[in-house]
Amino acid sequence: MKITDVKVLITCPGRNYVLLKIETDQPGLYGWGDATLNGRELAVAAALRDHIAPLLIGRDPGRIEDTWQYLFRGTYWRGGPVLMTALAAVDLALWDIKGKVAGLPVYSLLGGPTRASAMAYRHCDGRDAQEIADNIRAAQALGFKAFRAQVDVPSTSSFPNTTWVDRTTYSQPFEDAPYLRAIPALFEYLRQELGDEPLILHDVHERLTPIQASQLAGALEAYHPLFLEDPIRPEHKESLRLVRQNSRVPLAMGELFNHRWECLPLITEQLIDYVRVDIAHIGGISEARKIAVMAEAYHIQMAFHGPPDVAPITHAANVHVDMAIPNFGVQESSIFPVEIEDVFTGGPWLENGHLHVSDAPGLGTDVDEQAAARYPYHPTEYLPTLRRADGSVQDW
Ligand code: KDG
Ligand code: MG
Repeated sequence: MKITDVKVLITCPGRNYVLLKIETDQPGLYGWGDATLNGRELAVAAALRDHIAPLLIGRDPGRIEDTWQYLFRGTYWRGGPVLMTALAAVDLALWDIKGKVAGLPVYSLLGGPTRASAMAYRHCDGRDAQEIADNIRAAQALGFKAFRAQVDVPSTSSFPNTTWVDRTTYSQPFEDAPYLRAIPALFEYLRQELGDEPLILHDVHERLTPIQASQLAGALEAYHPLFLEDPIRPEHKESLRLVRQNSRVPLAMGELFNHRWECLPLITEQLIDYVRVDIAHIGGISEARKIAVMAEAYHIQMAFHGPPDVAPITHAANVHVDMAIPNFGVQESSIFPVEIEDVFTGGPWLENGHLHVSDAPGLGTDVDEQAAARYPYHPTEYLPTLRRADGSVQDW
């Protein structure tokens, strides 16, 4: 069997998505991959169209590992979010084809299910603690057991809207001192209101210094969060040692990582408890599975990144891997724009707080290309920017 065509599709059904379709010489046999890198979509599309697609024509789609090694090592330039997102798209499309050839869902090819579904957490963000508690109660009524709590932090800063400086959809002020007071107060309120049972996590979004992250983790210990995500910047992974020394709060990291070697020290030193890599940015199912195996050896669980800025194809890949690995922790779930249903079919679905995939061959997702064409790329969809009170840039 041979790859005969590789198409890149850019569509914006409420959000920008870059999709990859790999076609074969078998009539009707193709695979879909997700090449979406939020805010940098066209860079990945160009890498695929101009540099990677020509290398795939004529190759055997069944040689997933060899194609992965060829694109990662064989082409010399490797790593980074753009190339690894492109590689992930190829990898997902090839797993989709392999499943269709075998007549089996991808989780079956990965060793078969170790569980019936993947426990999901729901974003329950709010303007204040009361709104978050209400959102958690509403999610509990739907069957969710795990929740992400993000609160708007009143800032003393009056730095004006910075859209005149930054080409972003919006920008907000951020100050660390009110943030460090607000998050423990939020958890105290949530535990008082909701009791000990709900699994509640918080995402720091890399905003703190190591010592601040240590203080926050220590202050949250009494409220036993499920985990504290991205407490520090990914460039300073070793500083997680300091956070570890100062608290027993489980830590999670990985959505900004692009290959297994970035995870390795955090795994071997047991500096995190959940690996949060994004299957769409880490090189696909093949790489995610290898990371899961390394993590398993150190009693570390997987909690794959699942934001709405990656396509339902990646969300399906998340659940296929979650279903197969023994060290699954929890799966981030997202609410998508309604238009998404015009373009994608067969993605994972939620039932009683758990994500399910069908036993359709491959990843089980399909794309209506005509519908996708009705939603053209939206060039102003950038991530927001945070700035300090003095106007300086802060991590988002
Ligand atoms: O593109 C960036 C988003 O995917 C990210 O901000 C979402 O941190 C995130 C999360 O945990 O879902
Ligand atoms: Mg995150």
